[in-house]
Amino acid sequence: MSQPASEWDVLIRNANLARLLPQGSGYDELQQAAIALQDGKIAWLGTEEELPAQARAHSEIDAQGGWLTPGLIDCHTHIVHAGRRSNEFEMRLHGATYQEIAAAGGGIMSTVRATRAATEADLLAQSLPRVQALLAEGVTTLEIKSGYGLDLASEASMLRVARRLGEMLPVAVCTTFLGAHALPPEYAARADDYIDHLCREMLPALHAQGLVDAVDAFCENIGFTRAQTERLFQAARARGLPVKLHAEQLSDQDGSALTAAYAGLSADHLEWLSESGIAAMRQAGTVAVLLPAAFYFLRETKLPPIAELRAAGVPIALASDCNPGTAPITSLLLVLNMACTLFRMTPQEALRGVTCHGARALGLADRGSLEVGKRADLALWRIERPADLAYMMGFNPLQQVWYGGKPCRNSMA
Ligand code: DI6
Ligand code: FE
Repeated sequence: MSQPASEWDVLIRNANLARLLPQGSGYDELQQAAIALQDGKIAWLGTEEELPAQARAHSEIDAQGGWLTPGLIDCHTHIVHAGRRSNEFEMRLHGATYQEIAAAGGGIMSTVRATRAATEADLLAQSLPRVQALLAEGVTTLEIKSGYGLDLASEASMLRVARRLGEMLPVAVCTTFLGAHALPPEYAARADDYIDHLCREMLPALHAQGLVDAVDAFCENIGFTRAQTERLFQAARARGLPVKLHAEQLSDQDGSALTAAYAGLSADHLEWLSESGIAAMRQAGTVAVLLPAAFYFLRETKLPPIAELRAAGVPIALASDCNPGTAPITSLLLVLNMACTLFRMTPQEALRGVTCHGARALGLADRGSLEVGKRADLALWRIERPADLAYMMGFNPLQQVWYGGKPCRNSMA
């Protein structure tokens, strides 16, 4: 039995729904529809014709034919950090490569220096407008990684700021411990010792403080080896924490198969992903998270194996990768467009990537689609067709957001 209509908190009428069901097809459209919200969840949805005649709600909204989607989910960001790296952007335009800049002490390490030097208040102040920009485009769930502190105090600061952002703003924040992002100078040439330190000291301490929802690493020829990554995964597993991985971005390290072997939530980047990696991910149900903004910004030419992932039925999520080195972007809508233009994904696949598949990449079964019982995180768009979201560049058609059933405008103040 559905709730008595008289008890609904919110009833949105005259809307078109793109429900994006996890096992659905197309956009799972429902046109000329209504949706009711109660106690922060979706209580009812159907066509206007199906709406019970006695339907009542505390607040009734006329969507005027706009489109409702689930609130967008950005499942991979490094949005909490200090400083910018436009100097490195210029260096690359003068011929230096990302790897060369990293080897010369720039790259991730320059952001580590800036982040360590920043106060927690400053870190929050610098990160806030970036998160607000994402929210202004309909994001209601956001993953935030550590990984620019690389010592206990600074990693804790990053993760506390991430949690604080989720308290201050209408967005659910999932935190990820990425202590294995780069080797800090204190551990130069002692990567194995650093991994020991992460496993024995940092992860237990941060987890005990309630700051860690998942564990990630940068498994790469300029990052950590597969064996080092596995030791970290074992430490995560011992604490019941899910894992995910920066895998196969610049080379094939077989990190995706390792992630799958640990029933990982997602393997991310994947430009160099192999057939066997795809098979392992399919079997484990590990989501492929693609990051077209990093591909764009680094002017990569090796495409992730989209057709093969599609054929294997591996769910594909999309995320911003918002970070100062390879993806200084705070627009998830632009990521949708990049996924279509650069990766030849369809607008429908792109939208699934930031809704139902994004939710799955974070292990969140309670959101990402418009279904009765799911969280009432909704975005209302002034568009004619769902594909408009991926089609337009630099235009924001967001009209209104409901976060946990509560209306918020999310406009940039
Ligand atoms: N892969 C990325 O794209 C970011 N981190 C990573 O492991 C880049 C981080 C940076 O350059 O600051
Ligand atoms: Fe990343």
